[in-house]
Amino acid sequence: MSDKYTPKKTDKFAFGIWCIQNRGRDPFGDVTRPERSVRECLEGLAKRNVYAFEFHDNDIIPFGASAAERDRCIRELRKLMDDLGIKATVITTNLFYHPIFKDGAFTSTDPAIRAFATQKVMQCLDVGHEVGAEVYVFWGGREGTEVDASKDPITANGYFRDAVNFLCEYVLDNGYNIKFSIEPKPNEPRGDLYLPTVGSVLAFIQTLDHPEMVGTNPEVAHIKMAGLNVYHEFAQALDAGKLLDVHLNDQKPLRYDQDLTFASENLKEAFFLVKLLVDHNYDRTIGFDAHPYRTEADPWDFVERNMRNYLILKEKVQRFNEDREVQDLLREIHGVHPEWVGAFTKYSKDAAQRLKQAQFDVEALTNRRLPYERLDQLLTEILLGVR
Ligand code: GCO
Ligand code: MN
Repeated sequence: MSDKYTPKKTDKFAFGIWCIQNRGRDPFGDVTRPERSVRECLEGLAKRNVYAFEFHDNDIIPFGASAAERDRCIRELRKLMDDLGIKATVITTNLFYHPIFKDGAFTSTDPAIRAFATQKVMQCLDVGHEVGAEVYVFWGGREGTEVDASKDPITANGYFRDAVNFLCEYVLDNGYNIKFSIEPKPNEPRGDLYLPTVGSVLAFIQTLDHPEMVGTNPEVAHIKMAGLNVYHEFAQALDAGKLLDVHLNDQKPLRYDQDLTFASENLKEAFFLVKLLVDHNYDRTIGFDAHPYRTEADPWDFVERNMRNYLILKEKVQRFNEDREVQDLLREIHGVHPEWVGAFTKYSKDAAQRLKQAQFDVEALTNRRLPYERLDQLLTEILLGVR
């Protein structure tokens, strides 16, 4: 079935290949789905007009592979990408699965493990360059603690900073066209992870030698695990000019990482996230990082509904933005006292003097009508399909 919510390449959707390969294993139970080859995954994505995929080094190249084996994997991958017309826009390194990383990669207390992790990332950056990836993601799944007596967080941040600085120089030295993106998460698999929120990542970036080479890719589920506002967190990254990729999915708040289908849990939150990306002309890939339910036999209904939900919500955003009554209400809310617009955005002695002498009708300002019940109801009716 094809309709107006059928994805097109120009929608620029992307999936982590690990999402398609996910076999339903969890800490309490074994796999529920058969293994799927890279070819089968990419064919299924390409057939559904998915623009790109994201991958970890070890999704494609086995851990510890010889140079010849690595070259063969990359050759085959590039051929597959050409044949299918699918891009690899985002690449990342698996620094969490192998037990060598049990106490962290860049924040391990062992300098040899930190060096090993940095070497693994350099090798992955070479692969990223070969497949044309533009963004390299750091997701520090093991970068954290259960026992805070084991590590000073400032020292650990310093280790991470040294690694990112070194790797930025590596990219510059080799002339790669790759930017770094740090993905925040509050916990899991560690009891507490470093760089838990967008705000902490943005602050960390400013301490780096090349802040202009580093941004962030927030993930819906990670934000909701911390009980924060998804719309506001993504907006903070966008406002800072640092939104390099998005990891869309969904999550019941304040629980383990559930990686549910985008917009399957909270439609209104998902609506505002799409609204943010549309209103502010976000034009990079729309990445999904979620898993099919463990009860699912194959990933394809899952793949289709993530994209479909996004496109339906995009239409709802357009409807909201064009709704006469909504726009009248927004004008009423924002259109008051035009004489004050910009009156103190730029400092001068005169402006300060004028502001000091200004008289305000505090009672009138306090008593202004704010028709938010009506505004929110209009959105509810748009979302429920009755408007
Ligand atoms: C998670 C993360 C990961 C990362 C991915 C990239 O499960 O918490 O979202 O899926 O995004 O592994 O490194
Ligand atoms: Mn993610």
